[in-house]
Amino acid sequence: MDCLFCKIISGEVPAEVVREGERTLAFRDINPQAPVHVLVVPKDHHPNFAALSADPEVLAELAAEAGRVAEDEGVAESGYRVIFNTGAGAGQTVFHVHAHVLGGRGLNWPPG
Ligand code: IU
Repeated sequence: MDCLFCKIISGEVPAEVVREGERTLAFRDINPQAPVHVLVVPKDHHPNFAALSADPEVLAELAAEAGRVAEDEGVAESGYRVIFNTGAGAGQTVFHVHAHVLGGRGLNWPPG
């Protein structure tokens, strides 16, 4: 399977890794949309957020790691957003599920 995030997980494609869990990896987005923009991905390939329901343990680790990223990056207190773009119509371009952790600036609601 030709999956960019699987290649980052295997080390074939470089990325700035900020955290590694047992079953997840967190790395900086190459095109940051906020001062803090980190992607948290499961090491196993799941195409989107809904598909993660098949693996509740990895879903729980993903949530915990997103929270730890926010703590590490200093945005847990000021507030941050966790986003799963799901489907091309919602802006998903990489079909390996990933949580965007965004913070460090004001975040509008509703999102665009
Ligand atoms: P999306 O929700 O599927 O659109 O998010 C994919 C993200 O992957 C997007 O924010 C890209 O900037 C990011 N990304 C990356 O971090 N490294 C890469 O080599 C590529 C995309 I290509």
